Amino acid sequence: MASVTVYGTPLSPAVSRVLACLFEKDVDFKLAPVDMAKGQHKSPDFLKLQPFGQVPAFQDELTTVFESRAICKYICKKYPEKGNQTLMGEGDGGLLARTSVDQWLEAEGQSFNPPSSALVFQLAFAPMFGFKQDPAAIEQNEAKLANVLDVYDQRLGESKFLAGDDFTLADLAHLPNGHILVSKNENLFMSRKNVGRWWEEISARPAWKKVVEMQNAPQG
Ligand SMILES: N[C@@H](CCC(=O)N[C@@H](CS)C(=O)NCC(=O)O)C(=O)O
Repeated sequence: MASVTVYGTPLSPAVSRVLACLFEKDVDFKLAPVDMAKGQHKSPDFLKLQPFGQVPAFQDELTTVFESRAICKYICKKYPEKGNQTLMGEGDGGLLARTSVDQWLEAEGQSFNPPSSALVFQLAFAPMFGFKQDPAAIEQNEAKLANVLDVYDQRLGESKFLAGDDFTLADLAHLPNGHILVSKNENLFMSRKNVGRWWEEISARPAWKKVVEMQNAPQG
């Protein structure tokens, strides 16, 4: 029986980041739905797992972890022998390879995530949940994201993936927001030669395809 439980819905970008990592690592898990419409993520029991009242929450036997990127690192460190073993740059690269993964994972969290999350809200979730879109916020965040993607395009002209020759957590972390953004405005990614090549490759990974299947299945 799986000792790992992920709390949340695969439709949440942060939850799908963790699911992608679990599939890459071939670690069995159970998904425990959290009814956010009913405010279950703010209930006292849930707050014991995730004190900010957000999904995902994550449990592995007696260990609980929150923050999707920290959960991904935990999974890689806890299950080093399973599935993809180079997600944290372990491979043969040593300190420099691991630092490169950390550096680009930080770039995702600090530079890519703020404008891309704002755009995901504006372009996908606002219409889905009946909120009015804000054209000024869309324009501003598209411009901010364009600057980030210009840097990525240069980097990806020098190396196959963000941190080097291997697909790592640094690439994986981009999949959730990237998937939604490409479905709404393909041009942002695909108009950039190296970003487009990178996106085609990382979004075709079997682990990510399994997450997309979960997203497309009827949600219970
Ligand atoms: N930095 C957190 C972000 C988590 C997050 O923003 N979760 C959203 C769903 S994608 C959520 O629970 N929103 C509800 C809320 O903030 O009340 C992570 O990466 O785990």
